[in-house]
Amino acid sequence: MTLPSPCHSIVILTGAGISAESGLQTFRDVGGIWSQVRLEDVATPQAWDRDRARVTAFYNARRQQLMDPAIQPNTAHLALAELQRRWAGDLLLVTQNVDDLHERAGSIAFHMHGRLDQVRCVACGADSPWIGEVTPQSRCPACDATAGLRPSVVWFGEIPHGLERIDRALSECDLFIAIGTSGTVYPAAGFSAAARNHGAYTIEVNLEATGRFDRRLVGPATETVPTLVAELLA
Ligand code: BJW
Repeated sequence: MTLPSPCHSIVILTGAGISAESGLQTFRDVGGIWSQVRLEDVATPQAWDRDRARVTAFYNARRQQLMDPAIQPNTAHLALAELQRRWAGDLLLVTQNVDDLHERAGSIAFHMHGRLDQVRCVACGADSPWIGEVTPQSRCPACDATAGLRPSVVWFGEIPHGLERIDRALSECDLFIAIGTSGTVYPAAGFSAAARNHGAYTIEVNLEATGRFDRRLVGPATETVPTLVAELLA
């Protein structure tokens, strides 16, 4: 394995592919979420304004799926948690995923596209943890209003969380690793180029090549990520 030397600071970006082998669908693979539902109908602020019931039902179903005992972190999530525990330098784990599988594996992950297990009150704007269904009668845990609880996720046209912090980490990292993301959604799709422009070495871990990287590990994340982590910790 070619790695930068010295390698002190790492940024890891994960996408839906890391959770695929845990049983969660990706968005753009064959049979993925966007082949079953139009993103314009469920993942934009306009969709929410048009038809709250439909958007709420879509996210209720995904939240319920996440609670299914069969959905568990896989060896890729677990390997990253071990890396985060044992890496002596800086490591920022950024995920585009709204699932909580990194946390369940023991990682601290930064959710740039929000979280399925949180809702945001349209009255007071507070984000609150949420388990189970959202209904029109659901009360905001923070202000008690029944004005509406939207999923606390980042839809198309909305600004992802923490971009300043991520940009800073990208400008300082020696190594950038993208795992299980198609590289189609910006700004995350631009992170590898940003890191490379600052001199970082870039690695892609995916079933297929998606863009320009210095090195590729092609294969299922449950096999490739533990191998990569073992080499980083060796
Ligand atoms: C495996 C595997 C296995 C499978 N092992 N690998 C024109 C040009 C440029 C940009 C734009 C444009 N028009 C509009 C935009 C902006 C827009 C955008 O990027 N659109 C593109 C589609 C063109 N972006 C936005 O609107 C973003 N906001 C924004 O830009 O704000 C403006 C702004 C930014 C910065 C500064 C100032 C202003 C917001 C994007 C929000 C995305 N939201 C979603 C939904 C979240 C909630 C939910 O989950 O429902 O986020 S969309 C969806 O896509 C989700 C994901 O996080 C995101 C990325 O998907 P991901 O993770 O890459 O999944 P897939 O399915 O695409 O890929 C899976 C990959 O895994 C594949 O490569 C497989 O091969 C691989 N894989 N199994 C390893 N076992």
